Amino acid sequence: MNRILILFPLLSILYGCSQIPEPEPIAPLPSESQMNWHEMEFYMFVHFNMNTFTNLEWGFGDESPGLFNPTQLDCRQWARVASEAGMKGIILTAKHHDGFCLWPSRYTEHSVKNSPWKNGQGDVVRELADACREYGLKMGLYLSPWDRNHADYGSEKYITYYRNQVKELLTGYGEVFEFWLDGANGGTGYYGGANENRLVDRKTYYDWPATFQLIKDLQPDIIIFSDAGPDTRWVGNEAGWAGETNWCPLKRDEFWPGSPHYRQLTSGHEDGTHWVPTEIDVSIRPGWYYHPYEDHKVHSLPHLLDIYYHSLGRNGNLLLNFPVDKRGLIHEKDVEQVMKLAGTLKNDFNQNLVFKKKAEATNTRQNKRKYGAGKVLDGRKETYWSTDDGITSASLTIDLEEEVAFNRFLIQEYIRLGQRVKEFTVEAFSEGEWQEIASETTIGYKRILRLPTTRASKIRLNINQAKACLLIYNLEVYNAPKVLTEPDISRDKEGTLSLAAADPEVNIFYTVDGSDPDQASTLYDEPFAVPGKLIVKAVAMDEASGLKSPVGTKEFDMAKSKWSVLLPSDDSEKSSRAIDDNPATSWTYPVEKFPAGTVVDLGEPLIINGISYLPDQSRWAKGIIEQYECYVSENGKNWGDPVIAGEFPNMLNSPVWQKVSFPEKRGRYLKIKVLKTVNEEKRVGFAEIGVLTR
Ligand code: FUL
Repeated sequence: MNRILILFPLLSILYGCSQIPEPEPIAPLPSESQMNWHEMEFYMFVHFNMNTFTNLEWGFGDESPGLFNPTQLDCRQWARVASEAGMKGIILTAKHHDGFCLWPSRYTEHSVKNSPWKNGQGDVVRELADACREYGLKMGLYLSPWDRNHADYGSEKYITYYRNQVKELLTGYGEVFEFWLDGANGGTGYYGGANENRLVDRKTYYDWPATFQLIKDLQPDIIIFSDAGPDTRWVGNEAGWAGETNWCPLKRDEFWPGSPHYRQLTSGHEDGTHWVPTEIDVSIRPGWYYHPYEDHKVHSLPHLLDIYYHSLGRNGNLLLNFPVDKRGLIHEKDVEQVMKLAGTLKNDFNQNLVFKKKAEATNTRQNKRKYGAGKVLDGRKETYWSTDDGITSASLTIDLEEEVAFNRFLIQEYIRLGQRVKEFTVEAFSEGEWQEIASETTIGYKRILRLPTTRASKIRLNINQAKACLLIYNLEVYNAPKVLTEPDISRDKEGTLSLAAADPEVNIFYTVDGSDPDQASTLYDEPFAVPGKLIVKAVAMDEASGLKSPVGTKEFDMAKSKWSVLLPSDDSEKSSRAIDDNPATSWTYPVEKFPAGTVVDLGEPLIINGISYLPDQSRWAKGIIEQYECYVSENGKNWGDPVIAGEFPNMLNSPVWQKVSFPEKRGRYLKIKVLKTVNEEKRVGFAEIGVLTR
């Protein structure tokens, strides 16, 4: 055959290919540094400096450097924990609002150089930089713009000071991956002894564009965090969640650090002008700084999993804070919890059930070899499925070959060319039928859905709306094991008992006779009444795997259905919170209002042999009782001598349940007279008051 005849079709195919347009980017787009930052996904925040030693969250600025003296500071321990938990970096509060510097800054005396730690020769930033290098982590730094120590704060001179510190930090310690600027700015402070209130115009005072430029000049690849970016933005809350709809694009020029419309940051803007993705900062305990009184409040595994899936699973990076303690170490309880989180995540994402399976799409851009549906399952970052230009809705079906169970769906857009998807659904094919199992909005860098466990032989992704043609680069499906933590056991004032498991798909078995529960015990179905004294033990079980949780145990005395608070008598609605058997609610009142004490009517005579007390459990707990007297009376008039008087131990640091016993006494009325509260506070507070009976 004529050579030309053979070559013609070949050449025309090749020519045709080169004519197929590549997908057009749709602005705004991430920079290369932002792409690297996206891939960091999960890293550690460390709040540690003067507040650690003063037990505060915000120091005034007049603290003596002499107070800073960690006994066992070990940044390598922080780095080890970060690395073992799968985090990629550590951001440290080099300077918080009180102005104390963790490095020996040339520009102030208010730093480690005047502390007893290492005789003033220490440098925490240096130690962290070394530890990060050793563990292959990146280091970031927090330099609070607000400085309650500095005499010049509020004037032009302070801006020079601030920028000098930027220079010190960004030239002296190697690569810094992120510079962290919080939004709190201006207010009362020490200010070099002025002790006054200083307000600044948060928008203009720092000349942010020039300050950001300085930062970038010193480290061009750095990511700057603030409410408004420019590179990554705050998510608008400190509770650990991003919006289900979450756009990386943001109308950035409408924001600045501390700007008032911060709620919009939770979801970004579909028509945003700049690429400013969310970073979700949240602490593993209620406080950012270490307080011994929060040792019992380190977040539970289910709470940490919620944080993970609601941040990283919603197109944001997770910055999980660890309040390093006075020793200079991450507390054992925090280490234990983050390791539980890491272990669970490892199992959740253990085996990708759709890796390299067959996929078909209702639309694929010409040049199927490059843009075919299978590209979402090939595990490669640089390949993606794309639809034709103008095609903004399409479906992609994955053939699993056989029925499999799954409950996690992970999807990623090829964001180098912009974030596009506005609406998508997921369907599962089982027993000849398609069933919708999720209906969602945005995807972005990464979206992870936790779904009810579903069996299917095919999975279909339907993208229903997007800003431009679709570019999906990764899709993974997993069957995460059940979360098996101790069931929550609670009983209300009326005596109705409820059990709850962290995972809705497990069974709970329980006993009320003190024996250990197992599969042969009673299966929990719904709340039921048990108003008497009892001990409840419960276990969560996954019947498929046979695995079970540790046993949860809770002891209850008589239900408080007949109880009322008689004194102080003016606000029964509020005072009833002290006897509602709900530890999360509390009641406080000023001591002077009723110095004689709190009187509770138990509704009927009981043989009492002790009391229980839970202090206010809110973050800023009020009126924690330290010294008390307790009386029991038949008629509420003749009280006689106290049945017990004493001190609840270590209440400042450990405000947990207290139980004290005394010789049995019959009575219907209980009086608690408060002799002293923690820090001599002029309020008395209760989350719960209870009695122990025979
Ligand atoms: C806030 C600060 O005021 C808190 O103390 C903490 O540092 C948090 C991460 O940022 O703006």
